[in-house]
Amino acid sequence: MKLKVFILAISIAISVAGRVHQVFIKDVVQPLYPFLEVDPITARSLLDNDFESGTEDPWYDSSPSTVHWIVEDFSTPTESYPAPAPLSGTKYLRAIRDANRTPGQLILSTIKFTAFPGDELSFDFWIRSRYTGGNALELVLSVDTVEKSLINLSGYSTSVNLEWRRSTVVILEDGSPPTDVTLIFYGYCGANVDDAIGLDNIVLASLPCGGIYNTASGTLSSPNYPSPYSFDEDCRYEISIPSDNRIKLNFSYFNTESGFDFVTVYDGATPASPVLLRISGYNSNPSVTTTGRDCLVIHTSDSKNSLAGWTATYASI
Ligand SMILES: *[C@@H]1O[C@H](CO)[C@@H](O)[C@H](O)[C@H]1NC(C)=O
Ligand SMILES: *[C@@H]1O[C@H](CO)[C@@H](O)[C@H](O)[C@H]1NC(C)=O
Ligand SMILES: [Ca+2]
Ligand SMILES: [Ca+2]
Repeated sequence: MKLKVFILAISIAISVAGRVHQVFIKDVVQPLYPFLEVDPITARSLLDNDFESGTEDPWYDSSPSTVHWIVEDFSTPTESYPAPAPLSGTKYLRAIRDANRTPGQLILSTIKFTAFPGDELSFDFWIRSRYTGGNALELVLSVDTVEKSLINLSGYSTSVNLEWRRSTVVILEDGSPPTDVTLIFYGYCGANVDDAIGLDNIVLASLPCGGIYNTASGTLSSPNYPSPYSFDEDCRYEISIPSDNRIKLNFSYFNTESGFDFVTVYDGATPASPVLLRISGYNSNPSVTTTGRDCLVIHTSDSKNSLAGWTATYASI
């Protein structure tokens, strides 16, 4: 903050002398969206947007020309060519042009967020144009400013595309390490009255978690371990050993957000079974033994703050 005030003071001083100040003012003072300050792991949990609240956050428009994204309500179109009825709700993002319908490029970006392996992004889109291929829409993944195209939807830009469609793309391959990334929709909207682009129902989904364990011994871990588990998880690990023995479950590492992210171990196959252990926070090698051959482990996390999680081995005894 002090630095910003200092730079502002310098820029004002420079402004007396010439035009250089405009660069300073633009870079330092203008884009104070509070969500730009969010750390990447928290940003991840904010990414979904159905635009029903009327705001684009944490996606933001940095389109360089007169074409921009606006949250439009189906009942009050901002452009004279109406959008098709959305797949759900009434609001969506739409490309709008100036009064002359000047064509131009569109850019819609996320803030930087941590992508986990297997993450998928789903969204509804509508793109049409008077002439085939007249408009463009592409989703790009940016890692340290290196961009990779995830999907190119420009092929749907035809005069007969009068419907919203849903698209799902993998943004980080299963097995990759968690990575801080930015997602960018690049678009181009032409000058015809019926040229249009819309986006809605953006959802980031993680890989399914938990699993079924039928061997006499094995290892289970929280999602992404030893990288942080994700938010809003509800993972079931169902252990059922082949012989009529008991199961010893031993956590060799355990650290979750204390009071918010829990592991519950049940003495049986369902959550109706007695609870053997329910823990959160840092725990040094917790260990339990069941009375029978079945054990259910449930891992839950809330909507913010995640830690390395846990790993455990089990054995038939
Ligand atoms: C996207 O696809 C269209 C044709 O469907 C093609 O003309 C265009 O060059 C593609 N854009 C990129 C960036 O690959
Ligand atoms: C559990 O695992 C830890 C670390 O691998 C080990 O040191 C400890 O002896 C084990 N405890 C039991 C009760 O098996
Ligand atoms: Ca919507
Ligand atoms: Ca948490």
